[in-house]
Amino acid sequence: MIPKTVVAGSIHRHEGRTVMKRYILLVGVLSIFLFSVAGCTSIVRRPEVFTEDFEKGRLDLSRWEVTSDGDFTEAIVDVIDVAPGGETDYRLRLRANTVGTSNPLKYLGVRSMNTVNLNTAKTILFDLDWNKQTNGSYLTASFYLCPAKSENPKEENDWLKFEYVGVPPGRNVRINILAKVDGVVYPLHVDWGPRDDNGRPFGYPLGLSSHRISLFLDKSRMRVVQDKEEIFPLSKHNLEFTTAYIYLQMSSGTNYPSREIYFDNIIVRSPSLD
Ligand SMILES: [Ca+2]
Repeated sequence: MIPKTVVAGSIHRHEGRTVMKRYILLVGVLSIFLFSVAGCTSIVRRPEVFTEDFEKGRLDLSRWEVTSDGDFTEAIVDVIDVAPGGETDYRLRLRANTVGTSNPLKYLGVRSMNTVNLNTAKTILFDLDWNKQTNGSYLTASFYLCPAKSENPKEENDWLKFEYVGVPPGRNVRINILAKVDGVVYPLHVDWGPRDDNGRPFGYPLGLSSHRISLFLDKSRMRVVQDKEEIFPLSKHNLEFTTAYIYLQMSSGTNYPSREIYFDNIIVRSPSLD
């Protein structure tokens, strides 16, 4: 702002020192005011309290901790570039091979090191890529909010979960939004997709691209949007916790060859702009 003051002062250089001092004072006060307004505006426009795009090309262990539950022939949690050619598109990869293992279900993922404060409204966004599954049987891709530190949030007493569940034997999915409150699971939204001629639900084809999931949460209500389509209208969630870790997790049944899913572009915003 110093150059502005000098320029403004030069315009009035014939009006006397008193006028000049008042003018400089006025410009100074206006400058402070404008800086304050600009500062407030930037806070409103940039309300993200947490972002993760994995573009460092590696899993940042100061932000994420690997979690696993069960036995694996191969278990990989890392960040890889999935873009073809010379471009880059780094994502979190969860990969499991369970051929020859014993536990019926295995869980693999990451937990955020910091918690999300749900005392004030938040919008949480993430990209979920089901990937090119040829057989999604006993495969899930899950986003959890859970107040407890755990190797497997599913075993904890309280959580909220958004989940794709593979429909055998293809690559379609069911969509589950479940809440667990004091040890009891409540289905908030369970969609097994359209039914075939025999009345069996065959799930939704996800295509080959990532899907953008948006969760709006305040202390009592939640709204979920998938790819700009509202799949859970603003309704009560009955959750009792007010801080939670973010978990990104896959699970697999036993005796499946390597399968992998991807997460990317996690954003936590406060307040919501959606
Ligand atoms: Ca990325």
